[in-house]
Amino acid sequence: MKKHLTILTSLSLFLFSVVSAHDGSQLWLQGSAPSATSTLEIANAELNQSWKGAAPVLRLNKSMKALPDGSFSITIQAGTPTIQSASEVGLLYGAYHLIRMQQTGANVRDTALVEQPSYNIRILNHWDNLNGTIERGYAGRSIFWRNSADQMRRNADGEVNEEDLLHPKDAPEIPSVDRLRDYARANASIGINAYVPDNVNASPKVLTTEYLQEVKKMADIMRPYGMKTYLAINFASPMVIGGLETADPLDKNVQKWWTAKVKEIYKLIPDFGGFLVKANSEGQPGPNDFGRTHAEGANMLAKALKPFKGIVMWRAFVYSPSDPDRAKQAYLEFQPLDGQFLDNVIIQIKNGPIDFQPREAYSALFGAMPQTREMAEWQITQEYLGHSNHIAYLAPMWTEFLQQVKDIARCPINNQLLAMSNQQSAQGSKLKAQNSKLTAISAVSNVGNSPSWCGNVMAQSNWYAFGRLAWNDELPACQIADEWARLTLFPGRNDAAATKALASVKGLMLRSREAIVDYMMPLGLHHQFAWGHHYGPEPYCDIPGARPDWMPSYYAKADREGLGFNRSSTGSNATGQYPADYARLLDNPETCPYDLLLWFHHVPWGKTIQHRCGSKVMRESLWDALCHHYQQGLDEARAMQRDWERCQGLIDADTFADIQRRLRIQTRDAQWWKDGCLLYFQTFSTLPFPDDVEPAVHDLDKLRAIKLGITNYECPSQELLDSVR
Ligand code: GCW
Repeated sequence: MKKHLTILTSLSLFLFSVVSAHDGSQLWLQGSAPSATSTLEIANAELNQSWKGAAPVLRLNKSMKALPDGSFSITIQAGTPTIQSASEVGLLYGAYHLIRMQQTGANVRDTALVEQPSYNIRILNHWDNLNGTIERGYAGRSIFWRNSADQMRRNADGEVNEEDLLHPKDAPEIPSVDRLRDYARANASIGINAYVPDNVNASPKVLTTEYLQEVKKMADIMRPYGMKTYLAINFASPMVIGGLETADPLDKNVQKWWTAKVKEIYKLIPDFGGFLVKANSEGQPGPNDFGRTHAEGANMLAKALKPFKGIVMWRAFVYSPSDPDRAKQAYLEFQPLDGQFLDNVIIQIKNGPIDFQPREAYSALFGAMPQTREMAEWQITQEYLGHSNHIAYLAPMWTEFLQQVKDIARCPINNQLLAMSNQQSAQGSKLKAQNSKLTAISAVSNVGNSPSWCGNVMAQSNWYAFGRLAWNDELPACQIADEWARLTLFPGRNDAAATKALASVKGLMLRSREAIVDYMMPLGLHHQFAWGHHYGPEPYCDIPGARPDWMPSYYAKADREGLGFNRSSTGSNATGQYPADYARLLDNPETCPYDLLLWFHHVPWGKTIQHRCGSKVMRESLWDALCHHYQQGLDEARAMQRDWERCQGLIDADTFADIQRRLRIQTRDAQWWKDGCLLYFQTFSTLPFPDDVEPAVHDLDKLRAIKLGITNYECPSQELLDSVR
């Protein structure tokens, strides 16, 4: 008996230590970040600490130079691996790949493979302000910039004073070197090779010598891990910090100022990547302020960067009301500029034409500028997906986008794209990495200084998924979920219990995105979010005097007749911006994909539509379909809870409790969304809920009155949410 007890105790101690050692702070990695300054030494150190088996051979092989930088091969013969690459960073990627293969249970006895990246630049954009706050960040404060929060003046709504944002009082201070090294390592382990540490709503201060010295320190930490440093810049910098009277890109003194500034940067950071620019968007300065085009603005910077091989990532997120439909504006402004951008300029385009909604049509700009380099921008941080309170695995959204863009590009009868492929190559491959071509993909990071890095452990999966897809955009979302969950939640475990729990976690992850679409904005609805902070529903939002396109009613267009934005040829004709065959498909409500129906059409409440809700294909009225989708979203949120409950005891206890708590919030939020939207739209449809849809538990007037009063830098606490509904 005593013997049994001892065995039992040591077994539970063992299990306890296995389960409790992984609280997520290590991300998907084991061991610690090597502090070596040589990339090769890091690769060796990583293999030493994590690879189990015969020592791998690392070999530089210049004959692989024809492949995109970072490509590598792995050959394993009788258990002995050889990693080859033309560059040290390729060997480092190979080392991480090999370790991942072993840790996820792949064949590591006899195998041969070659890996090459889908895009040359795989970059994270951090919307971190120099005072340490993070715009749309829900994971604490910046890991790059630090300033005492106490020094920030706040207004009555808790918002940080604009002046303090632009001119933080503290001297810049580089935060923890270890944290930055861990960050660099995490990125390298999934092939991310670049970062922008400052917000696209950029402070001119970042280009002062004082701040550049700090950026140099960051760059020095990142370099051995193959991470290149870029900066988001403010177009008016020559005026704000350079003392010039203009920032006109055609002005000689302005050009001189940028040339000198770029020289100064490269002196400090010889491998500096270049600039990311948000211009003439949401109040940011830009070339339009001086009567110049985006191309003239971008090219002026590109010329200054060219001698150093630097690039300009110029954002197409603009929506000055040149057309009554916001979804058309970026295309209208940028498409005519095709062919005018220098070859070290790449246009950074959000996946959809509005703004990182749970589901959008893809932006028609992709493929519409055959003479111009284009890159996609995704959003990892969950601005529109329940912040860090909701569990949302985003790889299904991104693979959906990649698929859409590629399918259109491959369509042989598509005139516009055929013409394009004659000039260059089809757009799908144009976005892709080729050794000498400028190709890139970016995402807005969700990283902050919270212990879990991303606000909660599950949110790390989206950082991981971005890296894996940027490296290989053919990877299926389910494979990435499998890898991530094994590495992060069940490292070293392949017993039956862990395998079952793993299946539950994957189930939860893979249903999460569609669940969110269903309980927030099904059938192509979009932007029904609360004003400003974008947490929770506010289809009823009404701010006197506000820009119409900042209000949900502009997008839903609910009236007595029906619901949805008519973007067909009888409406704004946004469909006309797409390649001809696809445009025809979208233009007809009978052939428009049901999940984009209300994006492109204003549909009568009683019109019969065919749609898929969960696993069922249904034919019913728009109103009934809408009700069923909101119900489906709520049911799925509950199912996600059940998936998670099955993991109790098999996942680190704190992680389990934290996600359990968030899923409870998420389910209550799903109810809030369902009630808020359906009760509000019901005031127009005046139709009852179908029998199999649960009646509302909230009162519309009470929901209308909810004002969370949070800033754009925070996720509402459970207490706050409990206090308002
Ligand atoms: O998604 C919107 C956000 C802004 C953001 C902007 C952008 C950085 O609401 O906070 O600003 O897009 O992408 O520039």
